[in-house]
Formats: sequence, structure tokens, C-alpha cells
Amino acid sequence: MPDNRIIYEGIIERYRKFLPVSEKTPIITLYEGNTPLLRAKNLESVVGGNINLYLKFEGANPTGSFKDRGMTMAISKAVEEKSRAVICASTGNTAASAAAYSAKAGLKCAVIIPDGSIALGKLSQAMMHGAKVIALKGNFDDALRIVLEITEKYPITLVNSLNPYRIEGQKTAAFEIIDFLGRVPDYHFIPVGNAGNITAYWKGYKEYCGFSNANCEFKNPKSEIRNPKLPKMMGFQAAGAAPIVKGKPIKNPKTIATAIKIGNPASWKKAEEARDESGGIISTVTDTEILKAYKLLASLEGIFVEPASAASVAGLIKYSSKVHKFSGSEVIVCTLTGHGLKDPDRAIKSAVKPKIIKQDMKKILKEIGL
Ligand code: AN7
Repeated sequence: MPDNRIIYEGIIERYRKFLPVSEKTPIITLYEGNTPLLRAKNLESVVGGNINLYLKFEGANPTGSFKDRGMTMAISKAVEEKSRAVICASTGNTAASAAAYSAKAGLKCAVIIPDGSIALGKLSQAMMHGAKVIALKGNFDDALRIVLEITEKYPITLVNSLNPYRIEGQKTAAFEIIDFLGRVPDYHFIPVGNAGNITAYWKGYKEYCGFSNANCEFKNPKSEIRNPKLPKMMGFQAAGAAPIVKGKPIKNPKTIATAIKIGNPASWKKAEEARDESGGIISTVTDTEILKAYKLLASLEGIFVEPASAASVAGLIKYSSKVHKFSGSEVIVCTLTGHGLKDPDRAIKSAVKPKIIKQDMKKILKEIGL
């Protein structure tokens, strides 16, 4: 009899050697990570050149975004450190993830969200998981400032990406890409909001390839890696919320991609380091470009993402049409950060509405085009 038992493991168990955990760390997991890295042949022809395009679909995580990788670490460490409560400011996905992992761990969870600026799916998740949801009159940057003030003065654990365990967990996405491809990509395109994720991927690529800091025991763990050169990190902000590109905080950030509607990113400096060390760029994409990529992903690749997630693909399309013609057989990865069901309003606004028809087969067939 073949042994067909399915083994589930989260990112902590899978990459324990690379993470700051010990036998004493209780592992709070929803089996996050191990997300699909999909070859995107149909989009390759839109981008042009002879590229090999892969999409890292982080919407396949348990709460529907990449935040789960960092949250399993942050919540596990909070429990290990005997914390009783956690708090975050959030454009929605961090809140949904913190609420879910806190529910699993039995921790009290408070989330501060910008009133009116978070997608319905995310809000419903935070509410259903029993978090204390506070809608702040203000934007994300105001919420983060207040949360930092609270965590300085009161015994409550910060689970925003300023919590270093979040970055540690999120770096595992880069590990998975190397494990799947057997090499590092040439380019990595990624949306940038608070800039935690670009920071995490860059750390992950460096550590896994043995270009690591002194703490990493693993030197060249993958001798079969054919291309140890590290990828260029290509970050994209929404044009109306692009503080890193503009070189100054944006007071009133504006974009339909509410997840990345952030005017003063927490990991600003680290994102610039990732850009500069890798020889990459941080640039902008307009809402129109984001929505175009959002629709292409759904219609050409069968992948439904939320608008912010499409910033990576929008960035790739823009870069390849305006800046750099890919000519060789470059390996390119785009991270798709969150699931399309997070923001049903935007989807319904972006597509053709269903037609209402009486119970008449002929009319129905005509409408289908048969
Ligand atoms: C789908 O949930 O900041 O550059 O509070 O939800 O690491 O901030 C979300 C960010 C991209 C940007 N795509 O990542 C939050 C929050 C999606 C996101 C980003 C976010 P970072």
C-alpha cells in the first residue's frame, strides 16, 4: 500500500532552522505558506520577450493573504513571551490575520483600521474572529502612530511588521520560491505599502542563498542552485500613495488599492536597502494600470487577487513596455499578496453585471450566445 497520508505543516515547522524559535516556542499555526507558484503562460505573451513568468499566489494562505506567514511567528512568540493581548494598525489584511491567529491562540486582539478605507472581506474576517475592531477617524498612518504610542506605554504586543518576528515569518516566501525553482529568480516584482514584505523577501533571498548574516548557520544550503546571483527587487507603490518614490511622506494618500494606501511606510529605509543592494527599483503604477493587471490576472490566468496585489504585475507590464525590453529567458516572479474575495465591491464595480432574465429558456440561450 502506498503511504498516501497527507502531512500538513506551517512555515515554522518547515523552515524551523531559519527562524528564531526553540522547542519552548508554542507553534500557533493555521498551516500557512506552501502557496502555489504558478507559471503564467498567458500573461507572458502580454509582457512580451521570452520570459518565464511565475506568480506566487499568497491569496492561498488561510486568511487569504501573505500576512499569515508573519502572523504565525508573531503570535507564537507572543504566546511564548506570555503576552495576553496583541494590537495592530491595519489597512485590513494584517487585522484579519491577527484576529484569526489570536482566536486560535486564545489571545485578546485589538485592531485599529482607517474608517471607510478597508475592504469588506477583511473587515468581516476581523469581526468574525472576535477582534476588538476600532474604526479610526483618520488614515492608516494615523492609526499606526497611535498604536505605537499605546504599545510603548501599555503591556500589549505590537503585531505590525515593526515586530521583527513578522519579517522573519514572511521571508519564508522567498525560501519556497527557491525550493520550487531550484534557483533564485532574476527579477522579483512586489507591491509596496508599509514595505515589510519587500524587506522580508530580500532578507529571505539573502539568507537562503548563503549570502547571509553571521547568525545564519546555513552557507550555500542548496548546492544545486544554478544561479546564485540574487534577484533584482522591483517594488511598486500606487501612484497616489508613493512616499518612497517621491522621497517624502504623503499626507493624504489616495488609491483604489486600499491595502497599500499608506503615506509613511514603517520599513521605508529597509525597502530602500533592498532596492539598492539588489540593483532593483521602487516605482509607481497608476490605479488604471493596477485595475488593468487585476482584470488580466482574472481573465487570462484564472487568478483572482485584490487590487493592491495586482501592483506587481502592473509594474512588470509597465517596466517591460516603457523601461526595459526583456530579451533573454529571464525568470521573473510576481508576488500576488492577497485574494480577490477580500474586496468584493471592487470586483463587482470592475466587471459586467449579471442580466436579470425571466424563466424563458430561449431568452437564456440567446443571452449565452448559443
Ligand atoms: C494585499 O494589512 O499594511 O509593503 O495593514 O494587504 O508589506 O505593507 C497590508 C499591506 C500588499 C503591502 N498587498 O505590503 C495591512 C497592510 C496587500 C496588503 C501590501 C499589503 P507591505
